[in-house]
Amino acid sequence: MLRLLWLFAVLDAVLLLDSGMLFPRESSSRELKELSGLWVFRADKSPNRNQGFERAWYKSRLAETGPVIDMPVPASYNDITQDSTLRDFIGWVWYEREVVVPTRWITDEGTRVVLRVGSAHYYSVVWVNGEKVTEHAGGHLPFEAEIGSLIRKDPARPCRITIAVNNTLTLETLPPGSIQHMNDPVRYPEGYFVQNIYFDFFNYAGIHRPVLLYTTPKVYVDDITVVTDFLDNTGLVRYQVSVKGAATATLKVTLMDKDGHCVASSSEASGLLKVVDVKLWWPYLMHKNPGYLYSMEVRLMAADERSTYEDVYALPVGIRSVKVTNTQFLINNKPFYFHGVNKHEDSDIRGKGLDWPLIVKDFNLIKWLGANSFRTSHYPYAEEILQMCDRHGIVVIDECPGLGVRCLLVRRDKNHPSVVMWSVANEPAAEMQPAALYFKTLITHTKALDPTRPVTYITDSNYARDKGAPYVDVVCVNSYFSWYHDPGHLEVIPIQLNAQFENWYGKYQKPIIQSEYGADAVPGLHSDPPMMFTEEYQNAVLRSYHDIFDQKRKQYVVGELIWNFADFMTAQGITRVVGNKKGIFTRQRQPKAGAFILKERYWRLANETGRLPPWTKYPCPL
Ligand code: BDP
Repeated sequence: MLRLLWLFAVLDAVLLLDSGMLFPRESSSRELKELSGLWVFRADKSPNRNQGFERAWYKSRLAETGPVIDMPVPASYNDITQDSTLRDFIGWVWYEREVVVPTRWITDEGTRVVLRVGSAHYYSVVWVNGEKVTEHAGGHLPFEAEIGSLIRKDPARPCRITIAVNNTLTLETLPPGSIQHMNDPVRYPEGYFVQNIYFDFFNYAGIHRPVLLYTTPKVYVDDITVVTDFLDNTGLVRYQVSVKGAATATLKVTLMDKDGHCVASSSEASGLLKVVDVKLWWPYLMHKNPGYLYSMEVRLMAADERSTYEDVYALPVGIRSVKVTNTQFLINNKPFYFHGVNKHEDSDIRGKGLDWPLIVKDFNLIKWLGANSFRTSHYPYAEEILQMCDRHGIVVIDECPGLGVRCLLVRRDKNHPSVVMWSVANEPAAEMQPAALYFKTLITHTKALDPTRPVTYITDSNYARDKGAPYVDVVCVNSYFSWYHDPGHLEVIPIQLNAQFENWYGKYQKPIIQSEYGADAVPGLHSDPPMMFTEEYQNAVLRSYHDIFDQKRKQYVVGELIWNFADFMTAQGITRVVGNKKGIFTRQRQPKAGAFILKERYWRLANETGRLPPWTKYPCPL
């Protein structure tokens, strides 16, 4: 009974999250039109970067106001051409695409037509046929606008979508940066300025995730929230459906198993579905059938004086629970050990653009490695990636770059079973009392938004100085012993890592995840005895860390995430050799020597910690 009351209480909290952000899916009542492909493009290289607005480039075809080039969407624009001024461009760039919209979308007044941008970095303004429909700040989350009435104004003409995107980062943006004007005429040309950034990845920009048009009926399912748990072998799915466009509607909610059999149903907008003989959602390598997903079909019927409306939306649902004790991270009440990676959305040519071949390759590599988890360092990743995690049972620590983005992130990702913890920031300066209070508020608010998941932030500061740590559920620590500290001195790792764990645990008695560790290795660079930047040095760092992890994971260390899965691009600088080389895979996804060390270890850990019956132990793949 208590469990049920808790489930109801937490659902109410999750619902405080305003209106919905359902991922667009096709159904018998919803159509999609993907606008991926070639768009028309121009960077505004005028001295004040404002010519596009001054001359209203959105009012006519972009090609009529100046030269244009082809630009693929989704992709960062930076590495697409041979022009270094576009790679390093700061300011507004303009994208345009004309679309022919199906006649019935226009003639049927009972249809909503929505334009959705999966993400565009950083600030976007969107026009349709020269009229502004929305603007959005933030590079990693979707935004949308209803455009039906606009395209109905002049049905004969194609729908012209113009999107201006500005990548300038300031102290108010997430991630932050600052523009520095270089006013010394002896050293810099007139009007010269640079973008300073305070993070270690390239500030890729452009339209990074798919743009699409989709339809819903005028009365539609706006949001669905599910919170799951189980008691013995009964699954509990507390749900809430919110409807927009009508005061009343009839609903039919059906939960179906993988074979399409109905396992529970209801006709209420909110309620509790009980699933007998539940098939729980389990992480990869923790169970022989990981990533089991039910499908919750919500069917809505409504009518007004003009017409009747039917809307159908099917949400994948994984039934699982997450809990944290002093020493353990529990999924479905069983201890879970994170053996995983940190990633970036990053690759050759595409930059941060969503790319299916890359996504599938990365999942294949994650599975080959025997990894069961990753952290979305340092921003929310594409929803398509989280859906893959749900299906493959890859556990996610979902990270947002700070305050404003947090609500939106929780709203977007709340229903993913793969997401087991929120990380509200990476390495914040939390040593001062005001900062500590800020983090207390941040964490408390995140818990109020979603009491079903633990919350953390990632720390690298000295345990004695970090004042925000009392409020996290799990301590996540980054450390780079024998790299940034005591460079070249591999022998210090055991003593320093041991002290790190003992100090944090001694002070807070909370489970600890080593959320980053690693060393740069330029692929193909060798030396024995090991020297920094060689593959042998990266191997040695990994091995030393692993020895201590093996001691502490029997006590309170609940995970280890290598920095990084793959090499990635950064700003140019004297410590970066064409990017950060701490990947265990190259940027082209080929293994360095360290990948094989990790692979052997992760498969061993999977067999030791994955709770598989002995007869299903996994051999480490070749
Ligand atoms: C960590 C940061 C990460 C950097 C890494 C490094 O969280 O973004 O890329 O250091 O320096 O502290 O390689």
